[in-house]
Amino acid sequence: MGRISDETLNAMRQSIVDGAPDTASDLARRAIAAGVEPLEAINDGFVPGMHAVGEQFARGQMFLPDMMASAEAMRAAMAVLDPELKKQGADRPVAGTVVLGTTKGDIHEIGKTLVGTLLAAHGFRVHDLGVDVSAEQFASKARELNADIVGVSALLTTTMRNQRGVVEALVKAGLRSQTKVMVGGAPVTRQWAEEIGADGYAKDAMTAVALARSLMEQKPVPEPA
Ligand code: B1M
Repeated sequence: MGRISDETLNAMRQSIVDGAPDTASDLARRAIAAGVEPLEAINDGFVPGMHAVGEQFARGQMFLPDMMASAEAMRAAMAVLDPELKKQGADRPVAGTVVLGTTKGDIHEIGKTLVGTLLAAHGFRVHDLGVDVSAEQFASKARELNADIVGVSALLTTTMRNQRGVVEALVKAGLRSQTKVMVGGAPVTRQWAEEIGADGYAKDAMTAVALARSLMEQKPVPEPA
């Protein structure tokens, strides 16, 4: 696997800050051609760009249209890197079924999608419900697919409380004993996960894979028919 130079990492970061999709996808393509591990390009190159954008937005140095342009650039990079990550899980046995989504009222999708891609790359069957997903939609899809895990992402302090609603909807649907719940997203903490009765919290996508594996180990082995 090739190493990425600091210069390229900086260019990746800057392409996101500048909201430049063509540059971002070009840099992603060149990284893949050079044999770079896609996750390294994402985590060390493009994601720091998103963090810089978030900080500038919070300081009032960037505005909503800038943040949207940056998200577009991130999407362009991910359109190149996502299939490369998915290839890595193509012939693995199914590790478990995950229903994934971003909670009601929240349209942030980049982190949630990355979590889904990495879970799929590590053998999980992932059903991504997208963004702005109600608690009832999570529960109904979990029932339909007999899901092992429901994963709920939230990026806003105002929408993370809807993660609690998903736990409650699973209880109401009689699914809680058979379905593990994992939560994540920038404002979410381990303490919050415990408070709402979720089974685990992951700070990033690789940790989410480790958490999903450990949740599968905690699941009771089904009785033989
Ligand atoms: Co928004 N936004 N945004 N935004 N946005 C944040 C979250 C914010 C922190 C920016 C800031 O002020 N510094 C702030 C939230 C403040 C708060 O709640 N306290 C904010 C705000 C205020 C808003 C709006 C309200 C702005 C407005 O309209 N005035 C609005 C809300 C819209 C809505 O959802 N209803 C809004 C809109 C948008 C855009 C549409 C422009 C765009 C999203 C585009 C898209 O996703 N299609 C956007 C963006 C891009 C951001 C920032 C800059 C970047 C988010 C991102 O993609 N990060 C963000 C600032 C920030 O987070 N630093 C910000 C990269 C991604 C890889 O990381 O999503 O954290 P992240 O995911 C990580 C981990 O968190 C974890 O793993 C991922 C990968 O490592 N993880 C999980 C995530 N989900 C997980 C689930 C798991 C496990 C781990 O298990 C299930």
